[in-house]
Amino acid sequence: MLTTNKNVLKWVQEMVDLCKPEKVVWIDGSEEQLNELRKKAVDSKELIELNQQKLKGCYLHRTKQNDVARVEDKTFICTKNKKDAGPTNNWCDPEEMYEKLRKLFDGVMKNRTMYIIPYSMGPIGSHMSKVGIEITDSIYVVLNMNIMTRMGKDAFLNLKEDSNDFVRGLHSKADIDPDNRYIVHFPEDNTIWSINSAYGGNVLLGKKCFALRIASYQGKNEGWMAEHMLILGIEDPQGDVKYIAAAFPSACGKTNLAMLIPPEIYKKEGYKVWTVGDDIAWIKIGEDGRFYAINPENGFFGVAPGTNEKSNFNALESTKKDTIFTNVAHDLKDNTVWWEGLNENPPENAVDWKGNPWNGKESSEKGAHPNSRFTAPARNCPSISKEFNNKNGVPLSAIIFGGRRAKTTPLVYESFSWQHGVFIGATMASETTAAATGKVGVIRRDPMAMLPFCGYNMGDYFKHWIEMGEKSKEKAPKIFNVNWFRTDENGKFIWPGYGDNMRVLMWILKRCNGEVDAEKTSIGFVPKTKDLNLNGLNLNEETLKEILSIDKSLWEKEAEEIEEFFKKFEGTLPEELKQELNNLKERLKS
Ligand code: GTP
Ligand code: SPV
Ligand code: MN
Repeated sequence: MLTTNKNVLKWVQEMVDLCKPEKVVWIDGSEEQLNELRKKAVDSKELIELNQQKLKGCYLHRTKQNDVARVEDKTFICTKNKKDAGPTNNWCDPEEMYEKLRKLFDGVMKNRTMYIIPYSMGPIGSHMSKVGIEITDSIYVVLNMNIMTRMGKDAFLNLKEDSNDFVRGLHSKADIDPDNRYIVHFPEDNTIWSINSAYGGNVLLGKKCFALRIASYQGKNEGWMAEHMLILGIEDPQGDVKYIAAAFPSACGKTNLAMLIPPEIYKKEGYKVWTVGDDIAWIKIGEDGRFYAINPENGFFGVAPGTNEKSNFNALESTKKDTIFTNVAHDLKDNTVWWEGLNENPPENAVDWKGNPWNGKESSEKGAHPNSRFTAPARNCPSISKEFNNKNGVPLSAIIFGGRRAKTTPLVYESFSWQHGVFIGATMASETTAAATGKVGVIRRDPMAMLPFCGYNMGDYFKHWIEMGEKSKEKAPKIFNVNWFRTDENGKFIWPGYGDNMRVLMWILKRCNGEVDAEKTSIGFVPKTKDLNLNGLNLNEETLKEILSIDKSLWEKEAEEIEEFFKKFEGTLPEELKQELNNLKERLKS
């Protein structure tokens, strides 16, 4: 036992009585204890120890084939009133759900060890941090939580004596039975129950379940925000750093943007990019009215495929030690890992993510699952910001929304106001990806990239956004929208993306500083082509014009679809957003 907090001890005892484990182990976070667990996981084949010369402290894990991504249809928000979960969440009455799940959890840890993981989301000692406890029967979860959070006895330093302000997470892999898989949130009880999965966002309960679903609900009640956003800093040659947060849906480029390497033209002038976070931001308004953001996580759970020295050098570097790889290919030649897009040289003597022998030179099957991931400590990242552990967070100059849109949305545009920016976020759409089970490549509305992660009624969430802007007394960040994914007639991405996205960020910062004017269009301010620096790029002004263009007929259709989408939120949709839709329609007419 690592605490004397009565609320913690009482709850743990209840969970022990329910799950009936053979043994209970409190995770103190010591290397000694972690090493014992690593050894145990290797012995039981839960983990494969990789080449310790090339990949020190690294392991490979394969999940079951039916358990490779978040399961949105099995994810529930259970509030007393259905209305409080809203039209975008699966809902069930809490009592009913507890009863159903209690049956599944009853005795589920017989002959198993129960691990009790205290962790802090956010730096220890920060007024922006929160404590969670995850109970699990999976060593894989313990070892991942060790990378993704500040885990162990120090987490309790953030929990005031006998405070009840901690999130109660209960997880069991049970039989990894997809038919009885549930990821359930009880926001009114600070509680998360997850069963029959052993994959990422379903089971690392500090991440999407707490830091977004529960935290968004807490944030609404306590006056702050929990968002699906990366945070990065751009340092100019004088050493001044400006911070930007960006919300893109899953597998739409947050990790890549957060770690971008500036193109030569900026590098040689002395610009630098610093990574604060790659997935989640908790945002509070400071005394000066500005938005301050922390990254509540301590590591990266990043998409492996497509990550290579050129596309994301910093991410790749981050994975070279103390990293857990999930569902990538295993290169038997030198006991290392491989995934599609790492290089052009797939291994011949390998095992694919399913555990079958695999010859990458001959097989038409993929070696790594499209949603295969690395769990890497933030401290490994060469571009990690020196403000990473700043207890007060970093001040935001701009907020960016974005997604995958082959057509319609231009490379970048700026909102007319905070309220209009909230409208842009609330109506953004993106093609679905492999990060969740279901069809890939289907366009869906994903407000603020939070559709799968908002822990309460999304209409109320929009209202909260509008109010946060009002509270900041005109100091709120400017809001922009980007789209790296416009395609040509052959379906090829037109914009080079990755590091070159810095060119767009530089325009955004110039707009924040009032240094350039812009083209006023019906959807927002669009750059004048001369203000986007194309130096060193194989892209002419004509093509740039093309990806900055706005097709009125597509936008008229867009406005109609938005109107249809808004109908979902009858009763909670803020008037301000209806007004913004009308404004858009009016502007499109003129
Ligand atoms: P989650 O961890 O699921 O939240 O994903 P993410 O938003 O962090 O996405 P990530 O940065 O891992 O990128 C996902 C995929 O998009 C990868 O295959 C990247 O190679 C690709 N990608 C990222 N940035 C760009 C870009 O600027 N252009 C293009 N064309 N692809 C990109
Ligand atoms: C996402 O899907 O947005 C992720 C991965 O960041 S997971 O942790 O599985 O949610
Ligand atoms: Mn994510």
